[in-house]
Amino acid sequence: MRKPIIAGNWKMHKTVRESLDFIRELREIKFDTSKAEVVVCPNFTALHEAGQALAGSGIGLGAQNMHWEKQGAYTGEVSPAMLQDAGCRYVIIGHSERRQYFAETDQGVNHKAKAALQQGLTPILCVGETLEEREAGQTEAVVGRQVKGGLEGLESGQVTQLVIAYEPVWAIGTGRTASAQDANGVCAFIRRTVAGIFGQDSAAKVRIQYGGSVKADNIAELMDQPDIDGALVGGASLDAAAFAKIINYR
Ligand code: G2H
Repeated sequence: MRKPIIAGNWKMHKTVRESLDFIRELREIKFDTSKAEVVVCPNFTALHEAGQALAGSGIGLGAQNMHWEKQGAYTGEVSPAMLQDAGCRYVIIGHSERRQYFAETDQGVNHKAKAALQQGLTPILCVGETLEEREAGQTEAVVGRQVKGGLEGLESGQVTQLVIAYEPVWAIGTGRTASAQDANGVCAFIRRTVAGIFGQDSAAKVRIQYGGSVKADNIAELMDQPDIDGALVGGASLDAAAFAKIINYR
């Protein structure tokens, strides 16, 4: 059985104070972390204090990006060990906004996946096609390339430690969600791709989230799909009450 994982990606939102207010509010709401792993991903400046505020809550802390090198002359970058030191157990890598605006490549994402796993962090590896690619019938070609590229050189024991997030770019922050069936179809394709490289056992264990305009009124239908094991939530994760409704979708 794969334990569902629901993660909030706050993107470039919230000061330290706002992050702490959110966590205080979320902690006052009842939800069952035995049913789903819950993670919040604040920005870098809020990570350390957010980690302290989450202590004992059962809610995990994740970062939104990192560099793969351990240390060095990489101005503006943050290492896997620094994230762990700040209290992180998760890190989002290869988000489409990073691929689109910061020229991240599958090769870079692959370096990050390996470095995160080596540091004991759970990578949430994002993949997804653009609207143009979807309309050109390229969804499987693009997503397959991103999955293979991102996972290249990992061992089957490692691949089960990471989470893959399928986020069709055309559904991100647009209010357009992929239909639950379409989203499941691509998640099933991702699982078959993982099976082709690492074998059925690993593919059956790896968790695959859906992301892209997830909110309280579409989460249940998405979570009911057999190949969707959770959600990566952006806009709707910025408000503690709204995020709690998504966690408590049933
Ligand atoms: C997709 C998602 C979070 P939103 O980027 O990763 O954001 O839910 O706002 O579409």
